[in-house]
Amino acid sequence: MANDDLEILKAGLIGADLDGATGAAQRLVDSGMDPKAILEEGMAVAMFDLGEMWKRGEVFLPEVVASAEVFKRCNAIVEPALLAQRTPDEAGVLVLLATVKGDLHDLGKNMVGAMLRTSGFEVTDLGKDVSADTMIEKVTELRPAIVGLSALLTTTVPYQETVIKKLEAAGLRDQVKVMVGGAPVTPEWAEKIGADGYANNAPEAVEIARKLAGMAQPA
Ligand code: B1M
Repeated sequence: MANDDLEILKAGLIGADLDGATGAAQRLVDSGMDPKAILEEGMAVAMFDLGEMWKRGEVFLPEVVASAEVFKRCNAIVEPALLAQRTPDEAGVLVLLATVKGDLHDLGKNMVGAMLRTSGFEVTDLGKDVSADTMIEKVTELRPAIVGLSALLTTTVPYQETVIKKLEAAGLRDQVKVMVGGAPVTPEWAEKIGADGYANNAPEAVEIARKLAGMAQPA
């Protein structure tokens, strides 16, 4: 049954069927399925498939915009279940999260933020299209342990390096760890720009953030 609903959720996201997708999301949450799995195995996969269909010219921008809206509505159903699993905030480690300048993709970054919160991190999310200057200002003000930079476009990925260079120029680089991610980002790129960590998906982002913060991995 849960498998059927996962398929209905994916199809609903791809087809921007609000009632179909939100109904399936709600049933999956009510069934007790791990919200992380609903997000990663259902919702993220559907958006990846949609992207492939877009590339092949089988769907167009307005349809993708509509699917992104449905994604947000489903997320509003799944995220409270995720946050209900929140572990105590033992360390109070602050992560400053943003999608870099020029980039409006925030669904994945929001998932990363939610999973970090669930895992005991404090998260300040600066949103999307965030400039390096804003990052510097906020790092100076909030003194986060980790800066997380998301980028989804090949044209905006280089801006992750811009932020790192600006952190260096501002004398802040050795005070924060930088984690990068987003579909076109690779471990090689992360290494090349001197990032401290790279994650391929939201659960991995939690794992890497825990390592960067010197926190123990959960058993
Ligand atoms: Co855009 N888009 N888009 N888009 N979009 C992509 C990225 C694209 C790959 C589609 C395609 O062609 N197949 C393509 C980029 C091609 C390229 O650069 N090589 C593309 C394009 C071209 C564009 C526009 C330029 C289209 C246009 O206007 N002509 C435009 C750009 C706007 C801009 O940013 N300036 C555009 C616009 C949009 C929408 C607004 C319609 C919408 C975004 C809505 C929103 O985010 N609020 C959208 C969408 C939805 C997509 C696809 C279909 C799905 C992205 C998504 O949300 N995935 C995408 C196709 C794809 O990625 N294959 C596509 C679901 C999400 C859960 O996954 O974001 O990958 P993701 O996040 C994952 C991991 O990457 C990782 O964890 C997350 C959870 O597992 N992760 C991190 C993400 N950030 C992390 C940070 C970390 C660690 C891990 O540490 C800090």
